[in-house]
Amino acid sequence: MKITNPATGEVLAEREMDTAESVRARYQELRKGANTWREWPLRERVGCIEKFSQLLREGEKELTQTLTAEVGKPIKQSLGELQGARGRIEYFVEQAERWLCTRQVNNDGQTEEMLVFEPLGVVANISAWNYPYLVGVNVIVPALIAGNAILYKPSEYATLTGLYIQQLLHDAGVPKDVFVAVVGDGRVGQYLTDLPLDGYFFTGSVTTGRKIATAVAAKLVPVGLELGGKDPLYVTDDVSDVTGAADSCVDGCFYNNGQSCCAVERVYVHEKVYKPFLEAFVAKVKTLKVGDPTAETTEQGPVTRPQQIQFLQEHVEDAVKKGAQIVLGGKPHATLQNAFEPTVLVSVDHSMQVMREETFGPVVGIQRVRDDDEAVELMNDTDYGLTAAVYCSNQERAQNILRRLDVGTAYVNCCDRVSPHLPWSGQRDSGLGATLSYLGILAFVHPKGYHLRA
Ligand code: TXE
Repeated sequence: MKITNPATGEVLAEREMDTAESVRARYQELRKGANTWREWPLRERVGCIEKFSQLLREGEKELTQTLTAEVGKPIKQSLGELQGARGRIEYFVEQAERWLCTRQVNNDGQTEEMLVFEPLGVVANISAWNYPYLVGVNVIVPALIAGNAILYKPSEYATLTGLYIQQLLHDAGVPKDVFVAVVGDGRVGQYLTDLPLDGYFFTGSVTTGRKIATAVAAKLVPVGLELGGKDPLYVTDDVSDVTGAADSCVDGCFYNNGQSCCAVERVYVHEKVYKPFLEAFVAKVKTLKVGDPTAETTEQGPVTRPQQIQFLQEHVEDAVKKGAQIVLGGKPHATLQNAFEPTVLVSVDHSMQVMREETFGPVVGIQRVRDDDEAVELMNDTDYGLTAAVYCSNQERAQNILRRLDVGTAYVNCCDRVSPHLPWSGQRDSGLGATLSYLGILAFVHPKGYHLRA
């Protein structure tokens, strides 16, 4: 398998793809490893994860360079991702004992009732390329701390980073038969779904998420799916700072080239503030520095998957055919390979793909609305339900709007934000289950109740 730099087309490395046989052999090793790992004291498992975090910090330079080389992420954002991952690890390290400890929940004098959490066993983590460290950590860290062994398949677009994660975990003391990375594309992912694993945790597209959930349904094991989004942002007429809202919204739309599950992909603006908002938004987008992702000042580089360029072009063409106007961008970048110009569309409506289907790139549609009711109706008019944001100086009004939206995460005066303290979950096609927070620790254990009499 060739690993290619999307910014230059250079082949960075070649790796042998795993086969059904090699994956099965690794699985058998993991079965043995899992039996030992679950017996390790929790503090020792946590100790390995602390060491892993330290190694991530020590290797920061090389790791960020590799990430940028293989996914095209601007180098500053690669560093931000690594630091964000370490922040999440810190949360899990601090909280593990609190949530996983054995507790007495009742004692009536005759029977002592104890609640114990046991690991699931050997679980699969089939991962994505857009934030390999962040989405990796969401699963790998709590699953290992809880005593599971992991068969990890990084995305074929982030293989080198996936192999680094494996190496650093081993260097940090996680046994080689407790964490194993396999290399390859969707076919290798399918080998994982063929195995009798004890849980499947996936980040990626809705189409593949559905395939995985269907393939493993009869196993009756836990399945966690972190899928995509079509996240809306609504600017009300009592927004306190139109320019500030526009700047924040631009960041939400274009950070990581719009390749975030929670990227803002559609914006609704109250007609009373539409004009100043659009002016401020466009002015900000014009300042985005598009170019070589290895340069410190670059804010937008190539998209990760070259085939995405045609997909973005199709979204724009479909919108224009149906009456949209291009205010900025609208086509592949003239000189930068695999890059798409930051694109702003207006006169958009919900007959257009760009307002209802995941675009996953630097393209946004901005629509004028009359009032909150129209905004809510449009924000809910999609198959997704990951996040939604409202910019408004009146908290009560903002929260009343958010209450009416079918999403896992709701924001007031901010967007595109993830906190380890809160669950990350999606409604509708955006997913199943939750990562992060205490729910994202308990996702990797079976509760077991003991009724103990003398
Ligand atoms: O995703 P896939 P891709 C969305 C986004 C993007 C699109 C395609 O819209 O443009 O998905 O990206 C493995 N059985 N998101 O092609 O196909 C695959 O090898 C088992 C949103 O990367 O979902 C990879 O490791 N595994 C998302 C992983 O699944 C299979 C982040 C994801 O691949 C498989 C990424 C199969 N049949 C993409 N087929 C988000 N939530 O942010 C593929 N895989």
